Amino acid sequence: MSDSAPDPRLDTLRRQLPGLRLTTDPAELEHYGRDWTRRWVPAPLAIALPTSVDEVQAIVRWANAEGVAIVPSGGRTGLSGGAVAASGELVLSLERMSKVIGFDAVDRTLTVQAGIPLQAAQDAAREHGLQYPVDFAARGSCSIGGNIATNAGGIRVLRYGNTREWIAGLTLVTGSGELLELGRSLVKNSSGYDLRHLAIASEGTLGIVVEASLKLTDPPPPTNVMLLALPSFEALMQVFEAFRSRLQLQAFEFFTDLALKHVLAHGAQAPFAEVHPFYVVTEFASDEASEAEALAAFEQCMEQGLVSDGVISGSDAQAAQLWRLREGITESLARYVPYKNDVSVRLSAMPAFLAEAQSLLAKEYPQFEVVWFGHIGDGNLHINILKPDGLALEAFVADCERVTKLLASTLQAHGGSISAEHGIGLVKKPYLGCTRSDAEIAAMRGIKAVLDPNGIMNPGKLFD
Ligand code: 2HG
Ligand code: ZN
Repeated sequence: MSDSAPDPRLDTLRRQLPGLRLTTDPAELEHYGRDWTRRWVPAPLAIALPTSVDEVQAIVRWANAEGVAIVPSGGRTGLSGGAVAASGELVLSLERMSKVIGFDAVDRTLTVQAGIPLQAAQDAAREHGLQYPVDFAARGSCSIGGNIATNAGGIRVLRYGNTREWIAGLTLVTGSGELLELGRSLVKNSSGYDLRHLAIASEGTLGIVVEASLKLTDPPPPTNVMLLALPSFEALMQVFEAFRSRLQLQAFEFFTDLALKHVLAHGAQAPFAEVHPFYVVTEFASDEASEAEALAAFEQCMEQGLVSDGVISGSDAQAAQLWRLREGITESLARYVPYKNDVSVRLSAMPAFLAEAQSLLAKEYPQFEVVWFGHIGDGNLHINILKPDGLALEAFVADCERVTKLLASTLQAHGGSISAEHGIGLVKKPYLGCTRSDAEIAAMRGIKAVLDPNGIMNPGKLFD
């Protein structure tokens, strides 16, 4: 659209909001039209970068009048295509709405504009002697609004839960342009449907989260990080149980030798002289009692042959080095345009699911590198299939989708989810029915019809 005739709909918007930054610059269309899934060619109509809630409301009203679809946009670090604009949508970026609005020491809340990066919110909490505990590798680039839209999880869900647990209140501009203040930071509020929780994980399909009040908590204790080497997949859940029963764990993450190989090729330091098939990164308080329990758990696992080696961080720098082995995986794989799976099952179902999924993927993907890692302590696995250099993206994705269908029915049989924390977006849409019943999906459609009657909010994402 940028190099063709000016769009009269955009002229109307410009007239209505003369102060709005609205761009059709080709480089910006490309930049704002995609997320970290590199599968779709960005083709937005334009990019709007409002600076106030009033502007957001006015844009939504204009979009309803003109029949223009809106893609809400945060840091676009998503991995499910939820923030992709490939069909002439207006991208509404919250990038210029990224301030801290207020802090309340009594309520222990930090109120922010939704475009604030996660790390900036974490830093602001720390400045007040408190913690916003949701955390993951994309912290510097992702935004709180995006975290809310996907109910982001990350590396400390085991200890603190998902984003949902930390949203005291939020302000939503609905698809019809209404402003809803949801939750109001009340600890107790039993006054009907909690619409705040409908907005969380709605992937921008109901409206645009413009502000949020984040719950804060006590800062974490000083911690130790331990890296364990394991001989087998089957050992993982037993090692988890051995550590969890003795310690309050802050994190329990795993990855395979293949994941480690890629992170090392990307510049990280090898943790052990030998190569082991599986690794776990776990974190716990560094007080004497916890350290003693961790060593006891380690020795017990060694005796039982569940663990073959281990190292504990002696300093913050070493802890960061160990974390890098886990947190650097996504970046180290990016050049292979991986097909990503983000699946979950109940912990009790994990051993049986793991065995089945492993043999399924070994059988169906003999020709591809399959990299397993993730938040095993939450029952959440990331399985990345790497595209061989010579293979066309389309053929690769088609093959992966064939296998994902099989994986989705395995998940269904074990009562699991096709998206644990990345969202459904465009990528997982064909498999939604394996995780949610027809009646549930019909209820979701009904809710969308009320809050977004003209269907302008992120159409085509989550469901059609
Ligand atoms: C992580 O846990 C992220 O590192 C990304 O959720 C997972 O790249 C992935 O598949
Ligand atoms: Zn993850």
